[in-house]
Amino acid sequence: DGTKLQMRNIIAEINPKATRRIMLCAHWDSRPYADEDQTQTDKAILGANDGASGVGVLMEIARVLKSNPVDIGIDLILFDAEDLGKPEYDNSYCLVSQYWSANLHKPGYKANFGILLDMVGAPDAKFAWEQVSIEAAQPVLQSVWQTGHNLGFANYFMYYQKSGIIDDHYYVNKIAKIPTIDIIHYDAASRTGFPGHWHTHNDNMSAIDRNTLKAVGQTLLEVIYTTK
Ligand code: AHN
Ligand code: ZN
Repeated sequence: DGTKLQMRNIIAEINPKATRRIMLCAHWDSRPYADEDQTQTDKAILGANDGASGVGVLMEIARVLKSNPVDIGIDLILFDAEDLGKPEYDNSYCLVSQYWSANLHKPGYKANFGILLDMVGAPDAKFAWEQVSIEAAQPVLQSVWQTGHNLGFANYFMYYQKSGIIDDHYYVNKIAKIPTIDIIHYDAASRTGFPGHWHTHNDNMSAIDRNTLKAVGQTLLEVIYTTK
């Protein structure tokens, strides 16, 4: 809407010289309004799940990688200003992944594939095959889901298909052309397709279950340690 904002991505590179690379990302901002809530809709949500869950998984992955190093490169990218979007404005979600995709932090930056985490912490979360991910990076979806199943997390990694979502991976795919999937909570029974606490003040620690964080984190670590 023309408002100027100060925004910042947070980027960590592991093995910056390696040519084989995996890009892992999440958004670290939280929505400054609670437009899906009945009360206090002009107050920021905590975003324990919508934002922080993905950041938490990536921070734990960074900690594990420090004590169990890999040879391939890993980039952890935390995008700012993902969640300011308003339906009435095009491209108003994912502002700083749009910027990053067009102005990579290193000229010519490449990764073999990318994985976006968005709302990966709720009890009994279900992750579906989302259409943008299917079109851009089906082999990545296949191998992440297969890995999740092999580890016993079939209750989270579902094989149903879901319509496309404009999320950070959309711009990373379209602009930066890094094949990137979105692991995002899909609730087929809710009006929005997202969990009931989505964009409400209920997106607090009650929306977080360590078992879900573990399923996602363990699956990603397995993908990292088995990627040649
Ligand atoms: C849209 O609603 C267009 N995209 C969802 C992006 C999002 C918001 N992910 C978490 N919060
Ligand atoms: Zn959101």
